[in-house]
Amino acid sequence: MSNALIIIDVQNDFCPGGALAVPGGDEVVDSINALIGTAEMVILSQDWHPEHHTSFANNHANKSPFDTIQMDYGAQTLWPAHCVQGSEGAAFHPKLHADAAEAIIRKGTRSSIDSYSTFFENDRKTPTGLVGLLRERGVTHVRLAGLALDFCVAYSAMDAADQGFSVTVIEKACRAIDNENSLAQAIEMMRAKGVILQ
Ligand code: VGL
Ligand code: ZN
Repeated sequence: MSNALIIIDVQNDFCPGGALAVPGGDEVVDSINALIGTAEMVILSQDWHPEHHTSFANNHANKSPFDTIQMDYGAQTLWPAHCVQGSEGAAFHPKLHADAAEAIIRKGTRSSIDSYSTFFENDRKTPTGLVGLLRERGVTHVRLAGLALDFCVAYSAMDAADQGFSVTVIEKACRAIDNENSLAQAIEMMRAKGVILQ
């Protein structure tokens, strides 16, 4: 085993009609299913928040989605409540070939800390265990696709590069939120870490 395909957060809440809809989010499903069809090892990431999650704007007085707050681990963007554990919004898109996955990494599961990356929580220190899974399986190269390119895909790609994996992001199988230039910034940061955007 040398290659793994990591599919980030292709969940109803990130698709049109969802609580934190990414424009065109559902358009990635067909190309991701095609990637899954030829992958050696498939891993899915699933944003999976408790209802009282600190990243939800409605859990703070006088705050709106996309405001920023300071947490002890740094700045945190506030989001509309999304991907609540067990909800329909947190489920994978119904057309995603999710059954092909060997492992599902759930993230953002603790109310006091968000997790964009599927490798580390937003304190940039607490691991999800995915590095260990990939290393034990002999993976050296990861391909990433999914939602959202400028948040969870980007942070996952950068962490994978930092951990020594070679990383390719399949851009046509991603869509972005693009809030306040976040997409251009994310692309620049990924390239600076040697991530290939293809
Ligand atoms: C995501 C914001 C909050 C993502 C998850 O999947 O990109 N973005 N939670
Ligand atoms: Zn989230």
